[in-house]
This record gives sequence, structure tokens and C-alpha cells, in this order.
Amino acid sequence: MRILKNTAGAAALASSILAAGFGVAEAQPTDLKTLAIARGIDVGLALSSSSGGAAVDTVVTRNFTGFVPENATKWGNISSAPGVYSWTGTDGMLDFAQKYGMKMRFHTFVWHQQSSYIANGHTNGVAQPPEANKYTRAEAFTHMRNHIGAVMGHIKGRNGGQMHLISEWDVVNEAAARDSGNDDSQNLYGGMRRSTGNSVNLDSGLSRWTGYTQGETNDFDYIDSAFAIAHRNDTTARLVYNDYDAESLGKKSNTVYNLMAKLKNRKIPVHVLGMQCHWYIGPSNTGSSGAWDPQQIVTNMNRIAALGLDISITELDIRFQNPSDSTKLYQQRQAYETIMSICLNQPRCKKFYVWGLRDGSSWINSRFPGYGNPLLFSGSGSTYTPKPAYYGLIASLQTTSVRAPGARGAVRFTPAGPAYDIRGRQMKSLPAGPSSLVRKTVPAKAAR
Ligand code: 9MR
Repeated sequence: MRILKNTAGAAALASSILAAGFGVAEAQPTDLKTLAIARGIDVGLALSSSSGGAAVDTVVTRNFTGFVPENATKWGNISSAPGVYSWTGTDGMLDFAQKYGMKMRFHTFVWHQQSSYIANGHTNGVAQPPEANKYTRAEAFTHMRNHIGAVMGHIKGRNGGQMHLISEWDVVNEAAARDSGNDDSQNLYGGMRRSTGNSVNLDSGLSRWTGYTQGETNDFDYIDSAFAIAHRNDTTARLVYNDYDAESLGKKSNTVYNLMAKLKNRKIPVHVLGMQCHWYIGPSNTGSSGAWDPQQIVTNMNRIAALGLDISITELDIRFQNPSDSTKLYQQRQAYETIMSICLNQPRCKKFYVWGLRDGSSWINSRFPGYGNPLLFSGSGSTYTPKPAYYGLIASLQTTSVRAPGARGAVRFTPAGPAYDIRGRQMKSLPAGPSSLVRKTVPAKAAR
């Protein structure tokens, strides 16, 4: 569903603003960062590299309070085989954070893409029949435990401990099915990404994790374990479940809501829902993918907040069909302004991250041919030109007064009371593998 229509009024306003020129009509705005700090919101971006050069450093550090590595800290970019690690990318990002006094979101541990040997199996790099490639359930959990431990341990151990540079961790990414077409509310985890047993095609919306850990028969307990392992490694870490197309109301957001409710109810340490927000304005070639609706987002955020979770906007971009023109740019500006004001009005929405710096290097250009222009800056070479969308964020931050500087809802890092497995059985301790010991059955309300 598209929500921002090209009304005559909007177009006229757009033209008048554009005719005046941004430098005149909206002269010399305060930088994004100054306003973000004043409003108590962390405004960040995805960085494709920690060494973009002086021009990048200047525009990034003038405008953003945080960043997230677009690819550098994904499993496959850190580790090519069990126990084999290359820390160059991670360290570069940590150095960037330290140098400029910025916080970093960590992205990401458990995902069905960019996961090197997890995708390939134990014959990593060697052609084998799929069945021979597969890890056992125990092996999969061991790899998860070792990888999360290695990464968090490396960051903690570096230069005397740099855990404080990581504002939050994407622990599980995109575990709900693409359109949750198999949503079934009677099912414990209806709507989740499944596995087709031996399939190695991870681009088909399937998750290898489900197959390796026999998720469908073990109620997707790999998710419990990922959060528990991360929590064990740092009990102060803010842990995130991150997904896309789950911002408005619908099957997928219901699946994600149900997942979050069940995790919270069972005392699994999860603190934040990451809403990716890969959206479009105008006609789309992707069906409902990227559709969004402001009122529905408000409602959805409210129900997530009511679970006691924080909300981070983690990967916002708003594409439109080429070529760019002033009307589309104005609609995009409105869209950015709208989502910022929604976030500012929701006390538990504390992070607002866009997925990249400049239009020309967005993932959208290759992923959605014919579409583009999704970010806050245009330009080329060493020029970074703020777009109308940028001024939309400025306007929203200037006019929304509801959020006190530094406002924060309380997040308890370690859940109070015992944890429960998906079947409602009390666990002796948080799960870290397939052999979590179950002590006794617990009251029905804990198992809801
Ligand atoms: O922007 C990332 C792109 O450079 C990678 O090629 C791609 C691989 O799937 O991942 C992109 O980032 C994704 C992010 O890690 C998770 N959410 C969706 C993002 C866009 O695909």
C-alpha cells in the first residue's frame, strides 16, 4: 500500500520550496547530530567502509551520533571457517567509533545470508551432496556458541575492553518468513522462515538455521540460544531481533510481534526490536514488499513498546523509481519527516539509522534496477549534498518537542526470574545449546 499520494497541494508546495532552492528556503540548518542529541535520539547510518576518506568522515561525524557496519561484521566477513577469524574489518570499525566518539550497532550474528560455513556446511568450499554438507544439530549450536563468543570476546578484549563502543547487537536477523505466507496463529511459530532440508539455496527465503537446529520440530530454539549466548558473553549488552517488512500491520508484523512476545514471556534476554524499514514511495516493482503506513506503524510500535521492548529503526531507506524529480524528492522528504516524528513520539523508539550515506552507493541500485535515490545525501566525488529528505529530518527534529533530551525507558538487561523453553518448561539456566536442562513445568501464564 502506498500512503503518500502525489496531491496537487504537496506538489505545489514542493515546487515552491524547490524553486527557492534548499540553501535559501531552508537556509543553513543545524546539523542533524546537534538536533538528535537535543532530542535524545541516536541518529546513525550504515557505513560500507571505515576508511572512506576525509570527506566521508566529515559528513558522517557532523551529522550522525552512531553507525553500523553495512557488511564488515557479518559472520562470513569475519570468519571463513570454524575458528578462522579475520578481524581487520571489525577493528577498523571499532577504531572509527573510538576516533570520533561514536557508538556502533553490531550487525549481525545469526542470519541466513553472508554466513560462510554455516551456509555451506562442514564441507565448506568442497562440492558434496547436500546431505553430506549438513551439520548436526549439536554442531550448529556449537558453531553459534563459538562464533558469538569469539566476536564478543574479541571486542571485549581489544585495547583493554571496548564493549562500551557497541550500543546494541543484532543477534538474530530476519528469522520470520519473507511474507509470512504460512502464518498460522495456531502454530507456535507460524510464519517463521523454514528449511527445505537439504536445500543450500539461501536466497529463496529459507533459513539454514531452521534445518540445522531442526527448528520446526524444536520450535525455533536456535533463536533462544543465540540471545542466551550473547547475554552470557556480556550481561550488559542490549540485544536486538532485527527484521524487515514488519513495521506496519500484517502477517509478517504479527509473526514478529508473536515472536517477540513469546521471547519476552519466556524471559529470553531480548531488549530491542529492530525495524529495518526498507521502503518505497510511488509505484513499486516488489508487490507489498516495502509498503508502509504511518498509522499502522504507530499502532505496531505501541504494541511492541507494551511488551517492554525498545524499538530501533535500523536500516531505513526510501527508494523511488528513476528518474528523480522534484515531486518525488518532496514526497520522499515527507516520508522521512513522518517516520522521524513517529519515532520521536514513541518514547521507546531510541535509534534512527539509515542504510547508507549517499544515493550512488546504496544497495538499492543493484537490488532494484530502475529504482534508487533512497538516502539523505546525493552527489559524487567528495561532494555530499543534503537532499530534501535530510531537511525533512531536520524539520521533524526541530518541531517535535515531545521527547526530553536523553529520555530513556528502563531496560533491565537480565530478565527477572527463571527462563522457560518454548513449551513452557522452566529451564535451569538460559539455553546455550540443544541440551538445555528442564527443571519443571511452570504455570500456564508463563507459557502463553
Ligand atoms: O546492504 C547490504 C548489501 O551490501 C549486501 O550485498 C546484502 C547481502 O544480502 O546485504 C545488505 O544489507 C542487508 C542487511 O544486512 C540486512 N537487511 C537487509 C539489507 C539490505 O539487503
